[in-house]
Amino acid sequence: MKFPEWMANVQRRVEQALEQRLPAAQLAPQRLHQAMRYAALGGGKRVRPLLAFAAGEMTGAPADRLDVIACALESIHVYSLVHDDMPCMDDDTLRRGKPTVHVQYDQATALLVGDALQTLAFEQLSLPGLFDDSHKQVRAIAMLAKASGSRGMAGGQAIDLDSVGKSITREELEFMHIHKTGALIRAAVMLGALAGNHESASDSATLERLDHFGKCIGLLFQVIDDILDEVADTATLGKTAGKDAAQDKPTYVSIIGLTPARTLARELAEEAHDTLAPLGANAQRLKEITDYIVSRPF
Ligand code: GRG
Repeated sequence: MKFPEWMANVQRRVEQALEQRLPAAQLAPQRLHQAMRYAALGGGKRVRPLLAFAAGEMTGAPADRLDVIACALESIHVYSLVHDDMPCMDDDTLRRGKPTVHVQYDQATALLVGDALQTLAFEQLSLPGLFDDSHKQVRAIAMLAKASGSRGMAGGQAIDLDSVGKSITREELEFMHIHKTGALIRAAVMLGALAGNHESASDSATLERLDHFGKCIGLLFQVIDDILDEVADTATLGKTAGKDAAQDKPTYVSIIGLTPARTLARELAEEAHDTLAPLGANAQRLKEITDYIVSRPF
């Protein structure tokens, strides 16, 4: 199957799985459930689920287990976007081409949407029988918790908020991005791999390789995001363009410049490919996702 078709299939699966696993809009409290569905359904590239499916297919993970993992990852991701858009953080009015949750509903609802999506992720991942091996399941839950918490995404966001208007070094910027964006992306690869049943594909050398790949791709994703914020327009991005510069936020473009940021993206993509090379044809989807991230228009 060609990559665009594979990607569209996974995106469709994830939309359906989210549709089924999010509380119904008619269920009380209706406004909260409607807002959760507004935030999570019908938009986004679903990059983290794509990575989980690609890694999971390598290790023989059952598709229905990957559906749940994909929902958990996307729930955490959407919660972070909803909170990030609020006036106390990035204060944005547009996300995925539509008004942000606090604009469409109100701030208190947006806060609760994020809270509820975060707990929904862990509720899903702890479903009895999701994994055959309960130790593996607990490992998966801990992995997602660590990637989203103060030593992962939330910690990276704290550094991000603290860095506004300050001059920081390239190393500090990398540390921030590895946590804010990279940790969840890395966890997506590892959770997908962990969901597999093939012993050979989930040996420690392969997992270490996938972990390194996840680290490269997480940073690559952010470098590309910084470039797009500078060069793309609001209509294409579906979120306000030029926000980083307007808010005096340090980015790869502001710290090293646009052309060196493009070079860095190319180098990271090469490293991601080199890391996957020994895994052969099994890693084809991960290689294709790397190329998709580099050339994504939004
Ligand atoms: C509020 C705890 C907390 C964390 C927020 C991820 C994040 C941390 C903030 C989002 C701000 C942002 C624009 C970060 C840059 C990289 C990024 C995560 C972009 C959005 O992710 P995409 O491009 O979005 O995967 P879609 O809509 O495609 O899912």
